[in-house]
Amino acid sequence: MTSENVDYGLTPDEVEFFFKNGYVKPFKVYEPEEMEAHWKKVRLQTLNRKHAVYGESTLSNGKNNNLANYDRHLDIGFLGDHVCHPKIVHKVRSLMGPNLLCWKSEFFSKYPGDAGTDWHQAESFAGVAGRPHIEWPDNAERKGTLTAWCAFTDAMIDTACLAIVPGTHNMMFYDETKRLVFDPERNNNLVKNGVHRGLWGYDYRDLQKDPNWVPDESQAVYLEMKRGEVVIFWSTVLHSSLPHLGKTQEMRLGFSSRYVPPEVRIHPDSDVLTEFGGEVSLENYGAIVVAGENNYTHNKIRDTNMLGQPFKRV
Ligand SMILES: O=C(O)CCC(=O)C(=O)O
Ligand SMILES: [Fe+2]
Repeated sequence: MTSENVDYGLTPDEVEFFFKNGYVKPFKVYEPEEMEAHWKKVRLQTLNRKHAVYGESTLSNGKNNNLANYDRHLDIGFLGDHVCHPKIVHKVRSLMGPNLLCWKSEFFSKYPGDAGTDWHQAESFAGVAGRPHIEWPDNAERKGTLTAWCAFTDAMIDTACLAIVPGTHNMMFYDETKRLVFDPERNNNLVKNGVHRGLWGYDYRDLQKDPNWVPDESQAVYLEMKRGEVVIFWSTVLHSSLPHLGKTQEMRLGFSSRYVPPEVRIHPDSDVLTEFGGEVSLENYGAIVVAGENNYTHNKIRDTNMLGQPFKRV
């Protein structure tokens, strides 16, 4: 077997664990030094937005908008290779089938002193956007997306590691047809069940089906991860992150890539993306085929990135 033919898919036991718990335990994709070297380069590239798929979107207060963090795999070579990485895509394929699109990527930064991320579940992503980002066929057995969250820097208990509540992926505690209010002054650092948490300007509790419900944090699993490790989870599993306590000065950085099969409609009927108090045009946006074939015509697909470099389908 050449290294190109290696199958990094999950074992039947790992698949069973996933469907019971809603996640695949963290696994190594890059050696720590390798990850560090990649991030050093990518950090500089993220500052150059010349070829980014979305133009600048600034808030009324002049601050840069979170949308600027989106879909940089469409203009930064390493991130394009990363979202197509066989060590990730083969595992996603074991769970979601042979045909796969990567429809979104996102940086999640936590600087020293930052609050953790609110507990949340996402099925259509409409809560923050006002309209669904993804739409499964009506008869689909499940909804949501598979997320592969990669630690670009270490994410430990004191440095904003992710937390999930296993087994919660089949029951939504939130109603995404409700609206979230973007209000960073109010929402970024509230204490919830003794922990500082927020959701980049939103308070995810606004979507709760039962306003009095509180996540059972005693059931939470804390996913400490070294740089270069990846965890895969359903966006519908209840998840959050802890605050960055500021005991070290290094930021914690996660990079999420999100996958669906091609029958799912992406950004249906919209030519703009509205979120985090800003709006950008989807003119240059396209999902990418990371495995198998796309047998549907409803999604815009990009075969190359903004610089004309092809994506490597497994
Ligand atoms: O990194 C975080 O704090 C949150 C990540 C997250 O919610 C996601 O990737 O869906
Ligand atoms: Fe999330």
